[in-house]
Amino acid sequence: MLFDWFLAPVSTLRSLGFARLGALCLLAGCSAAQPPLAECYRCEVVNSFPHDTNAFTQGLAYCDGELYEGMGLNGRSSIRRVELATGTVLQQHDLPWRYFGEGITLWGDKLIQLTWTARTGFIYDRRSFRLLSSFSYPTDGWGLTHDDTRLVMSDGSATLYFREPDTFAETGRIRVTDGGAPVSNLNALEFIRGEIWASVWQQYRIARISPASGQVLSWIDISGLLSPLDRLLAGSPNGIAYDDKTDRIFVTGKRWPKVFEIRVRRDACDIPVVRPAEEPSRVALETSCLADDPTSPVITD
Ligand SMILES: [Ca+2]
Repeated sequence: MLFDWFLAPVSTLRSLGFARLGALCLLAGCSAAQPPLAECYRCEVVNSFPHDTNAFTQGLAYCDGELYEGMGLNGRSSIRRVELATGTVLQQHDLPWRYFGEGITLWGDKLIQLTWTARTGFIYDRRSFRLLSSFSYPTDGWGLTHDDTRLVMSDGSATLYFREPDTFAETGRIRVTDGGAPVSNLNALEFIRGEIWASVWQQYRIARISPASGQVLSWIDISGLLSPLDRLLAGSPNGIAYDDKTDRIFVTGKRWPKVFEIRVRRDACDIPVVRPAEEPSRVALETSCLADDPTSPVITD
């Protein structure tokens, strides 16, 4: 059918009018039909706080002077309550070895945590960290946040899923795009001022996403937060938290030495080309942890 359109004589195409020509242009991928790429903005550091450089951060949330942090890696996954000002770990709950902890969010008195490939999430009492229940979902689990009524979840693709907070049933989804192209590897999430903010795995930038359309509204360059040395030692940015009472935004990452409070500047810049140090693949990380697991079977051949 499409082939026939291309073979139609010019006179026939003229007779089709602008609307059909426009549709043809869309089908042919004309750049004029695509929305423009979102602009990128720098950020400045308002404040910084200590962060455990052994923390393989996978999720971050803030409430009342304390950070809640979800940790990854098999055998080392946990949820933590951390004093923002000092980085002191006030409380910790470890996950069984087989779970690789991922994104977390606070929902009322509960803390909800995803796991990477186990397709299992956990619901805890936020104060005691007592496990209340678990739930399942059909994809990877990467990032998690919420608006007033819904949970928002990422799975490493360009899709964000909306879920009912109590049953975890999917209530909708959006495909995140920039300039019409999908933005994959969406990772840590935070709902900020009516937008979904998402870090992108192995990139030093945060997408500000329209919850209605999925379109990237703008990018935030966070490549300047770490020194060149820290960039060699640390991993991907992976943790965004918002204090809605005082309008503060916190960003950290895997093995980052600090949690940064940032403010977006008004001057646009180029998309950052500096990338986090090459991380071992997640499979490799899991394999390396296998050796540390006292309960793992011994392979003799
Ligand atoms: Ca978050």
